Amino acid sequence: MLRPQDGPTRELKNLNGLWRFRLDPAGAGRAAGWWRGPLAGARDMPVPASYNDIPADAAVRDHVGDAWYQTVVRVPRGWAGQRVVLRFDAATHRAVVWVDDVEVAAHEGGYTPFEADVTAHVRPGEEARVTVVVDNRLTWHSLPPGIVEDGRQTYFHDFFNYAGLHRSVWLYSTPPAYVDDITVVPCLEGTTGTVGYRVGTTGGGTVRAVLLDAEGIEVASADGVEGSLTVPDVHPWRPGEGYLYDLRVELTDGGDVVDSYTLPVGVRTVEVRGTQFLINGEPFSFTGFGKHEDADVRGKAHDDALMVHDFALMEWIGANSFRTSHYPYAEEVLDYADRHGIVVIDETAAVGQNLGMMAGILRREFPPTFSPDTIDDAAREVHAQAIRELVARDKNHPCVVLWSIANEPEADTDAAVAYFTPLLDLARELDPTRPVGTVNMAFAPYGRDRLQALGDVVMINRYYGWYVHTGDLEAAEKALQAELEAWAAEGKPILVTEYGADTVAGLHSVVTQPWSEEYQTDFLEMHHRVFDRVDAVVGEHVWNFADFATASSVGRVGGNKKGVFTRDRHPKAAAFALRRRWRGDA
Ligand code: GCB
Repeated sequence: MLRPQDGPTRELKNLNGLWRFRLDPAGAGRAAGWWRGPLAGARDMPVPASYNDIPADAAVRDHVGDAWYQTVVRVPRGWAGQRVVLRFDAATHRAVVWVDDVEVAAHEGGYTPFEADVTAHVRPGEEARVTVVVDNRLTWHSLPPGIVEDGRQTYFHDFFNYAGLHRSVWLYSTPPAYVDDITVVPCLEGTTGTVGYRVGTTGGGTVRAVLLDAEGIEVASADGVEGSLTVPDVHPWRPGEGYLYDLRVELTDGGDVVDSYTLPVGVRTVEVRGTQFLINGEPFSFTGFGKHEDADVRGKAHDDALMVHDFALMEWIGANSFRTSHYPYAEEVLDYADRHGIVVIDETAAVGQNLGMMAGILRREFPPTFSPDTIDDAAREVHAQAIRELVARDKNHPCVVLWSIANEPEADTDAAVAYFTPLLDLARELDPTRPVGTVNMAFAPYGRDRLQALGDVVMINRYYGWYVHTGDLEAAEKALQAELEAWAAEGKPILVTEYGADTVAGLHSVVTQPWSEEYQTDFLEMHHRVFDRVDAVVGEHVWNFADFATASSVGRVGGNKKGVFTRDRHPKAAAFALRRRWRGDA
């Protein structure tokens, strides 16, 4: 799915700003047709933002169910004769959209975009009313899953259930015949690069593809909807250096360019060979974090200022990569990573599919995770669709080197194998060029886990010295070493996708004491000693980049405090230790 863009044949209008907003706790709006006129009793709400923390009101923060947004947009007069599209970069977790009185879109899933061709429902030069109902309920059939009981939401993942219009809303134009999709597959043979491409179009015409280097100089071109462009002396995209070409795709009709779309392209390869993870044929070691889209006031809203600052902090600390834990991030983030050579593990919103673990944490009984009463075949189809949408959106980003299709699902049962086998197959069918896997948690350690064998790499989250052997780094070191050595026997690269300790900024201790800044530093250094002793470990992603909001619980003091930075992005002591290890120059 192509990101909308301004260009010689396309125009883009951003609909961000203050929208009218109203909660619908009784769920009355759909039956009453609230989209049919101005939203009664509404207040102002910024878009993009999670709505939860904007008003100082528990009813909004803890709302469960529908929330309505409305704005009025004037369609540019100059768009007469053009195709007009309304696009939401994200609506969490599901939404229905009306333009004036007409329903134009419905979408499930809070972290991937959707759009509607609204040409027939708007008139250039005139206003249109856009109404959206966003439902934040998590059920057995949503990603992530959850249950609503007596109007209260329970969920099985460790971040706050922020909701709303988290990313930009756009109105854009294309010509009636247009470039609908582009897929590129880059390849490297010595100093020669190739870019295989496939273009989807509507409305006929012929396609021309032109590849331009970063200076705008044409380096290759081809005709046809499918082909391959060869670049001698190619400048590859590589970690730390996000060199990009531009692929300009033109749809022509009788010699006239009717549509034109420009896609940034990085020429790089990804391969798993034995225990190595190769980028451009060279062994790559991941340093960095599991992150969250999370900040005060805004919640999960995309914010360019915060994004650029987070990337600056990652550069400062020497992180070369991160995982989009635990959902697809805004496309702006991937574009930025492309341009700066930051490597990304791209994850779906499948987190919390592990009721055995939750039974312990929430101290209650649950039915089996994968069953006709819980996560069933219909839920798996929702998951499959989430994978399709993720790959469709992110397939062309050179920064994305690995798909993670679930975080810490149940992994030691026949039901889990039956659930995940077709999903891994699907990911490989949709994208044969990137490795894929699931992320393992400690309840299915080496020997019990049955999902890592199905993936291309081993991804494990471990908390030795925190959730087990709490405060005892000596015991933790032995246990960690033993388990990593066992995993190494699998003969695959091991990425430790989480390891971390909750740490209260400003809490100090002369003795090894959990929650103190000194403990976080010692804890991470212990892990690094072990990682350095196990060759197959080629990835260390600390949990987490920054402190983040969670649901309230006895184990969370104002959220999860495993950040190396505080929620407002101040470094804890461990940040300096990581910088010494990862940059080696501090
Ligand atoms: C995990 C989860 C992550 C949690 C983390 C923790 O294993 O993947 O979402 O936040 O542990 O801090 O407990």
